[in-house]
This record gives sequence, structure tokens and C-alpha cells, in this order.
Amino acid sequence: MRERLEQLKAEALEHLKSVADAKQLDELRVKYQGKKGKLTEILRGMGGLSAEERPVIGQLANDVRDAIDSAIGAHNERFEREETERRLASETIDVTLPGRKMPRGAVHPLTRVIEEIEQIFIGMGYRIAEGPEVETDYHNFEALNLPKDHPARDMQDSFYITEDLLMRTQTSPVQVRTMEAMSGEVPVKVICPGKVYRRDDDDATHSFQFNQIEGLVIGKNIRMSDLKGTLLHFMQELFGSDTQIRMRPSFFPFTEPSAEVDVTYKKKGATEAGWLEVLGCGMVHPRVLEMSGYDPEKYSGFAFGIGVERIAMLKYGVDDIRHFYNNDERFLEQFARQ
Ligand code: 2NL
Repeated sequence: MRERLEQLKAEALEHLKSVADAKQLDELRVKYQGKKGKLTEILRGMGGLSAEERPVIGQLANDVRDAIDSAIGAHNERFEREETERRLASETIDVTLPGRKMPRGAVHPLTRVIEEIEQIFIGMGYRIAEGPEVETDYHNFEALNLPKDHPARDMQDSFYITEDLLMRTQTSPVQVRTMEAMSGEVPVKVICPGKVYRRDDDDATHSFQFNQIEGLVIGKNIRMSDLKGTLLHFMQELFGSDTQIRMRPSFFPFTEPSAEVDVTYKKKGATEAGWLEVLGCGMVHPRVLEMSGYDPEKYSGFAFGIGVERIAMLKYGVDDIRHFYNNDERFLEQFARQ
């Protein structure tokens, strides 16, 4: 038995020399040390040994097992080291290689103007309200004192979806919905930014889809002077503290009285400032208040509507509204903040 063990050890060590990879090494381990391996097979014969021989042979068997174990271990370490070196060599990255250029994005000029206007009104305690772009005839027209036979409701001017549904032509229906939700409570102080739609042929100053921001305030004793002071502060924040405004009488079915607002504005290269129209406004028509649940004897309010594109064209000196929608990067990248 002693001889068989010695021979087994010699055979295993010799065999190890020809092992080329981790897989072969594992096969060898199973062959000698496994449950059905050669060493196990020899040890099974120990039952037939005498009491004196058994510990001696047992010790020898342990030595043989340890010798094979450590030889396998040494090989295993070598294979792992070689594998790591191979990987390191093949996965080398050149950190000095220049990276791919990522195009830098920019906030769209219309988004910039909307966010700036929102911030000015948030500073005066307004909330921002949003609503659906597909509206009912009631919210878009009827509740704004535009009865069925009103010329502004001409099918030719709006995108109708059904007889009762259309793409909103202004963001006023959002204010109507706000009033309904507030169910007669004051104060109401909201601005409503969003896309609106009109059936119009596109040209340098018109687009079938554009952006509007409307504002609405309802409370006790809200007066025309509150409207004027609010708009003066707004325009001075937007165009500079030396900006002046003037109000001219106008007409809207949803406000009475109504006004158009001009601001002083110096065109590029001009020596003197001129007046430019920037928005429409007025005191909310009593019928409009009443229809949405506000008693016009108790409360009053003002409202205004601003065209975002027009403001953006003035602020950034853009001469054609279509630049905002063409997505030409040469135009858009000019608005990247440094
Ligand atoms: C414009 C200027 C305006 C309003 C919008 C409004 C909204 C409600 C009640 C009363 Cl809920 N008015 N919005 C008022 C005046 C002007 O927009 O040029 N519109 C055609």
C-alpha cells in the first residue's frame, strides 16, 4: 500500500507537468482527489491493515494528499495570474484618446421667456395653472361671454374636433376652470401659460400654434389701478427698470373696460425709444365672473393676455416667428447659456 501511495504521488506530480489550463487542472483534481478518485480508492483498502500499520499508512496518505493539493494550488495560482495578465493586456484603454464631442443643448428661447415671466409673477404671489389643449366649446367660448353667434367663433378661425370640442384658441379656459375649482373663494391669483391654436396662414408674425400667458386676479375691490401697477412692475422686470407703459382703450368680449398696453422700447441702433404694443387686458366682465361662480356685486377682477412669441421676438431681436419652430441648430445654439 505504501508503494501504491508513493507511486500515485509520483504519477500525479508527473501528470501535473503536462496540465495546460484551469480546466485540465480541475479534471486532474477530480481524477486523484475526487470521490471516485484514485487516492480515495486506495484509502478504501485501509480496512484490511493491521492496527500498527493503519496510523503509519494513514499519515502517509495524508502527506500524499497534501502534496498533490499544494501542487494543484500552485498551478491554479499560476493559471489565475496568467489569466489576469492576459486580460490586462487585452483590455488596455488609452486614456489620452480624445473623447467624442457631445453637442451642448440650450433652453429654447420660448421656454426661457415663459420661465422668466413665471418667475416675475411668482414673485408677486401668483400661482401657475395649466389645463387641457383640447377644450369644450363652453370653457373656450361660452364662459368667456362669447355667445354662439359671435364672429370670433367662426369655424374658419378655430380647429374644431367635434361640434363641441376644439383646440383652445387662448388659455382663458384654464382660468375658467380655476374659477370653477375655487368655487367662489378669493383671492384668485393665477397665470396660465400654454400652447394655443388658431387657423391662420403662417407668415413672419403669425403661426397656427403659438404660446400665450394669461393672468387672472379676483378679490375684493380689485381696480384698474391694480392692473396698471401690476403690468408696470411686470414690464420693468422684463424689459428694464426705465421701461414705461401706456394703456389705450380696446375691446374684448370677456373684459369691460378693456385696454391694450404699449411699452417704451428702443429698437437696435435707434436713438429714441418708441411705443410697442405687447398685451391686451381689462377688468373681468361681470357676466364672466357670474358664470364661473363669482358674485360681481361682491368681487371684481382683472385679466390680461400676453403673446409669448411677440415678447421673445422683441427681447432677442428675432424678425420671423418661424425661427422658433424650425429647430435650426444655428438659431437655437445662440441661446445656450455659457
Ligand atoms: C388678447 C389679450 C386677454 C384676457 C385675455 C381673460 C380671461 C378670463 C376672463 C377675462 Cl377667464 N379675461 N383673459 C383678458 C383680456 C385680454 O388677452 O389680446 N386677447 C385676444
